[in-house]
Amino acid sequence: MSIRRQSSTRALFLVAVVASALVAGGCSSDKSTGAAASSTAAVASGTSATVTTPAGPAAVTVEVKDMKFSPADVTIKAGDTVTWKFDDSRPHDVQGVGDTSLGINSPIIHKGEWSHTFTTAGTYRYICSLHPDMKGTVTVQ
Ligand SMILES: [Cu+2]
Repeated sequence: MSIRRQSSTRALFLVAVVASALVAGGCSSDKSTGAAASSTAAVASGTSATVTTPAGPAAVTVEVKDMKFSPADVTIKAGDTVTWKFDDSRPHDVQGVGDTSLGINSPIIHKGEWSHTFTTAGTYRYICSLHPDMKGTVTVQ
């Protein structure tokens, strides 16, 4: 008698496990539907971003060579990045001159690159602090 009662209890337990598994299955399929919906939304917003990015930020390169910046004067748009490419027999740097150019300070570089992104319109003057005759300007529109 007691054995039979035990087995029927076990059967009930199994039914409960299967039922909960089905509920869990239904639950997870709901979740995946939700994920699919949100990824569709992400794709849609990505598409609209692509449409509005034809004029992305530009990159301008200034060569630091033969004791000069070339081109010495560059004009960019706000948000653009200027990269100075150092390739000379002597090391140089890029150091801002005047209030508007505060924060433009590269390390002294012999060979390599240094970049600065200009976010605010204005005229930024700079020199090489080791050779103050080396001058340049970045005009940000
Ligand atoms: Cu220099």
